[in-house]
Amino acid sequence: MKVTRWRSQGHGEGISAAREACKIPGIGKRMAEKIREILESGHLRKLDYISESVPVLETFSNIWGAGVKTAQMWYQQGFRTLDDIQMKASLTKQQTIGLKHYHDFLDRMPREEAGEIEKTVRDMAQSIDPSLIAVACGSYRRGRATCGDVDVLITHPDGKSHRGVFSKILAGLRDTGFLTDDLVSQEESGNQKKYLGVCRLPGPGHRHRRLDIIVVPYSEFACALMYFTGSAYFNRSMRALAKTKGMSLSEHSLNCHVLRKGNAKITTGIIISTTTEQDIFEQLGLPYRKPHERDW
Ligand code: DCP
Ligand code: MG
Ligand code: MN
Repeated sequence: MKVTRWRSQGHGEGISAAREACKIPGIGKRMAEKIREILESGHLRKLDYISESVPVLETFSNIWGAGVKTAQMWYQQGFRTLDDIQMKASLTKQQTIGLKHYHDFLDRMPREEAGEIEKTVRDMAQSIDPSLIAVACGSYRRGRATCGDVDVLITHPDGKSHRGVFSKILAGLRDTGFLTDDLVSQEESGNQKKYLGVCRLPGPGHRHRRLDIIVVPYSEFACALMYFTGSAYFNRSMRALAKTKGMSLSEHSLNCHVLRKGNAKITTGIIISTTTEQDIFEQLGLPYRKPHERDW
C-alpha cells in the first residue's frame, strides 16, 4: 500500500495545527492522536502494520473457502505464508481442497478448455437422457477468452425429467474420474439443485478446474440462464431495475405486482411466465442484450 508521507513545515506549526484539528467537530481523541503523530513525525506507524498485512491477507483469502475474517484470524495467529497455513492452521474440508489446488484455482483457463469441460458434462447428461439440455453459462457464455471456472446449467424441456438426474450425472462424472473433489455436493434453492466442485480433463498437462453445475426445472430455465450467465454486476443492475418497476427478478422467476415497504417485500407478487431471456428483457421494457454485451 502506497502511503503519501507529508511533514509539517516546522515543529511549532505542527503542534498548533494538531490542537486546531482537535477542535473540529467529529474529531475524537483517537483521530486527534493520529493527526498529531502525522504532523509531528510525518508518519503514521499503524499504516506500516496495515501495508504489511494486506498482501498476506490477500494470499490467504484467495484460498477457496477462506474469507477476509478467516484470513485476519490466521494473520493474528502469526501465520504469514501458505506454508504456515499448510502446517499450522486448522482448515475446513473446503479450505483443504482450496489450498491443495491453490495455484490451479487462481489460473483462469482458456475458453477452449471450458468448452471441453462443458462437453464432458453434456455428454454424461445426455448418456442418461438424450433430451437433457446442458449449457455452459458464466464468463464462457459471455464470450470471455478465459474463464475462472465452468458454470453448467442443466434442464429438461418436458418440465419434469430434470428430477433425479442431478445425482446420476454427478455419480457418472465421479466414476470416470473427471470429478476430483467436492466443495459443496448439494445445495438446494427451491426446485434448483447446485453442485460446486473440482474436475480435470483426462490426458497429460491438464490442471484442476473449478466446476459449478445447476439443475433447474424448465419453467425456471430463462431466469436461471440469465442469472447464471451474469455478470454478477449485470444481475445486480437488472434486479435493481425490476425493483423500480414494482417487479422482482431472481434465478427462479420474474414477478410483477410485488409490494415493498422500504426494502422489505410484503408480497411476492405474481410470476410472469418467461420462456426465453428475450421475454425477460421485454417484460422489463429493455432492448435485448446478447450475453457478450452483459460483461460488465
Ligand atoms: N452470480 C451472481 N452473483 C454472485 C455470484 C455469481 O449473480 N455473487 C452469477 C453471475 C455470474 C454467475 O453467477 O456470472 C457465475 O458465477 P461465477 O462466479 O462463476 O462468475 P463468472 O462465470 O461470471 O466469472 P469467472 O470467469 O470468474 O467464473
Ligand atoms: Mg464462472
Ligand atoms: Mn461459478
